[in-house]
Amino acid sequence: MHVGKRGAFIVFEGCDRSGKTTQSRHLSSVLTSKGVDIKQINFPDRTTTIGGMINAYLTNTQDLKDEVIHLLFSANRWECVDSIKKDLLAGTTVICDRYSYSGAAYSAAKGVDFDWCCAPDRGLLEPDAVFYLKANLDELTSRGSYGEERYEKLDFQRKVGEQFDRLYAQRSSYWHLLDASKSLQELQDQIAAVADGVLQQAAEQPLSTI
Ligand code: T5A
Ligand code: NA
Repeated sequence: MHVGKRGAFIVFEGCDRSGKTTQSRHLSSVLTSKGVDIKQINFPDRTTTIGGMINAYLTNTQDLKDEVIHLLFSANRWECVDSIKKDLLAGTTVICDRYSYSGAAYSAAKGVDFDWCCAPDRGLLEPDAVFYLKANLDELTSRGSYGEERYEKLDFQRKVGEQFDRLYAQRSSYWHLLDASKSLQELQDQIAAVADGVLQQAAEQPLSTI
């Protein structure tokens, strides 16, 4: 059995086009260059059977009831929980692009009951840190290819943002609020300044669940 320190579970959240993929990749490469063992993942994971159903829904080739797609997004995370846990316990830091909070925010923004939305993810691993890229929506719509997928509409993104704010208010101890309209460099610096402390703290703490 591995007796070393565990890795940190770091999540990026925010509205569409807020820069999650850009920043999570950058943090992965910064930490890798410092010798940290990193695995980068994202949700939805469109490579699994359930992920294929989610992809068909997001690209508007398949319609599903709000509750059904919600449960598929959650199931897609449950598919990965054992592998995330194994990596963390082996000392690998897992950097994750979207997680349970996207699940709750997008479905609650449609009007599905907030507590109902949170329930299927109970028991999944709790992140050590969430970087919340809070969007100035008017700016985000001008970013590349906005508008191609199901949820990429301004009114809807505004509602999603309100739900993310609600989640942030409940969990501000490990959520780090970032202004997504800042430059890439400013955001990278802000994230890097927090990341070392997150890794150190995670190493001293047991894994917990949502
Ligand atoms: N969803 C997801 C649910 O409804 N429930 C769930 O449980 C989950 C997990 C797909 C959809 O699924 C929904 C949410 C989504 O609508 P996705 O596959 O993560 O989710 O979506 P993607 O289309 O891959 O990614 P996003 O649209 O969310 O974009 P990102 O990753 O936030 O943004 P990024 O980094 O790709 O950047 C977008 C553009 O902006 C530029 C980049 O170069 C890029 O062109 N950019 C900046 N420009 C200026 N300044 C900055 N600071 C910039 N940062 C990035
Ligand atoms: Na992305």
